[in-house]
Amino acid sequence: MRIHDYPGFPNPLRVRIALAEKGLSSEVEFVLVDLPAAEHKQPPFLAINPEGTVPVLELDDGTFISECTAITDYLDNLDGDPVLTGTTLKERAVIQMMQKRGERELLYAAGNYYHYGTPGAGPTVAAYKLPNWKGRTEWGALERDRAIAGMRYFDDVLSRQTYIAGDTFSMADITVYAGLYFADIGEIAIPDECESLKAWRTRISERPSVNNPA
Ligand code: GTS
Repeated sequence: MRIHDYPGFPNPLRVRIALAEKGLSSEVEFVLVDLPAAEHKQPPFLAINPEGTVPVLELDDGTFISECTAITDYLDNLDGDPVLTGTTLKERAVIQMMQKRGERELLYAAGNYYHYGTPGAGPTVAAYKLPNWKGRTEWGALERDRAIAGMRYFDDVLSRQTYIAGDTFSMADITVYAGLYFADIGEIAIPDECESLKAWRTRISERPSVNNPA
């Protein structure tokens, strides 16, 4: 298996944490995609992922799989514990639901703020982010506010349960963790009163997979 990505960025981190959780880090070869140089927006990369985003998993038979959720689901079902995407029908559904909320209300919101409300990954990448759109800064700021609202939502969830999707660590925790990681990059602070979210983050940070992702 090969993973096309750029280390240190939030979405690649999601898959790297999943690989470490599953004990699969050594079974993967990483292919660097030069994100700051916008390699992900050039035809050779668009041929493997038309969305022009990383990470992408390449299987040995030449199949390319993009989307962190699809990649994590694939890795999760290869073998072994822990199970990141749930076992029962109900667990699977709740994890999917919560991880989607994590993506939409926090990870993507923080990412949109980073790309549209700040200089983002630099001018080469910004050239692919509607550079002439007059509303981009205002929209970026709205997305920052949405990320903060997402933090408050997850703080409330975590005041009632140990993990994002219930009693067990899952793909939903990885997504929300990556959302906070993206918020850090964009300098969006967690509101002071979000004690449960901050305590959860401290606990998650202590996991070996998060400490030492693939
Ligand atoms: N839905 C995709 C997934 O789940 O894999 C999103 C992937 C994504 O947005 N990746 C970012 C990317 O390639 C990397 S990160 O910076 O968000 O971690 N961004 C490039 C760009 O030009 O936006």
